[in-house]
Amino acid sequence: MPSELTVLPTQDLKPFKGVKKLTQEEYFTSGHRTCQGCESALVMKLMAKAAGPRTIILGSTGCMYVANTTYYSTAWVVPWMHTQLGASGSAAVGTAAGLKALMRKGRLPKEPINVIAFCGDGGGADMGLSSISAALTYPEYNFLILMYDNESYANTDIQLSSMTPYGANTTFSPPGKARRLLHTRWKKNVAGMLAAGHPECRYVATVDASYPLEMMNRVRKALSIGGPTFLHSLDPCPKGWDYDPMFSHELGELAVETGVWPLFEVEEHVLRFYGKSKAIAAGRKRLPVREYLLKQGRFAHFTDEDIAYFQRKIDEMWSRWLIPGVCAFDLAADIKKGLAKAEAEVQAAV
Ligand SMILES: Cc1ncc(C[n+]2csc(CCOP(=O)(O)OP(=O)(O)O)c2C)c(N)n1
Ligand code: SF4
Ligand SMILES: [Mg+2]
Repeated sequence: MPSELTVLPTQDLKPFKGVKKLTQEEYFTSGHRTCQGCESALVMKLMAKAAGPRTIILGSTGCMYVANTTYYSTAWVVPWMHTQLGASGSAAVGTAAGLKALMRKGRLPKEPINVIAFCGDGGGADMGLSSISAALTYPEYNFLILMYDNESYANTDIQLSSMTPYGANTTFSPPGKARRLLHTRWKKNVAGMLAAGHPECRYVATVDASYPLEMMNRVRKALSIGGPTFLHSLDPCPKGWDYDPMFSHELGELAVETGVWPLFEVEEHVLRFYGKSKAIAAGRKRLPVREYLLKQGRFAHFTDEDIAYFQRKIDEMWSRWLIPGVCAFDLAADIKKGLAKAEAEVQAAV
């Protein structure tokens, strides 16, 4: 990094060693109006708890704005600011830059303050992708962008986003007689895309609040490592996914155990799977996707053929991608041959 681009120190947030070692304090508490069983609200609670009191949180429009700050009530205990739907990236850079300038001018005491900007999948993967991408090119500012992905524009009544899974029933894709599946596009791989394309970004990970300790420790790592960082969380949404709220936790687990949602982190450009995805990458059997899909009303219209197609796509992701669940490329046959030849030569020389 050029010497004129000074970087402020970050907080050194060591991983929580177990649930018994968690702090008691909460920074996202009562007073919100999310649906019963809303996993995104849990993500907010865990994210704030992991970050601690010296934190500023910025949130783009969506359920986690509207339901958390209604009619002069709020669940946030730490300073919080709303930002426009596609602006989480710009808000993160602006806030981190503002803090840095105020500290340089002596108008704020010098101390590491966490900056977290969150967005939904509509705000992050669709509308705000360019602002997040731009934000991840600023190594001189410390902040985390967390995209909570409930797989729809939930706040405006479950319209489909580019993160809605193949075939799902949303208010924009109701199954009908003429066309049973109105939504036939495959979901984007945002964490993989951002990790691959932003060399200045030192930490990108996928998370799942059904594994709360692992999730909180990824938040702590992202905030401690410095520079711009990104987390993508998959959040079961009882209203949009159409299931009994008591199954949120189970669905979060099934997403991982079926291999639909791989848990990985890219730290300093080194990729690791973690949790159950680590075992899957090492050969553990995945549960059939049927067990995940048929627990949700949004897939109730699926035929066996639809489920088989979904399963095939997940199988391909684990068996044919260059890095399962992360990098959708395969290598051309001549490159594979060349690499195998080079490897054989190295082995022969050893
Ligand atoms: C520029 C803009 N377009 C449309 C809206 C209306 N709107 C408010 S919340 C929302 C849904 C956002 O979806 P997402 O980011 O996935 O968050 P979720 O509601 O699912 O939590 C929309 C479309 C808006 N606020 N601003
Ligand atoms: S619609 Fe979904 S994301 Fe929004 S508050 Fe309800 S459960 Fe949470
Ligand atoms: Mg959403």
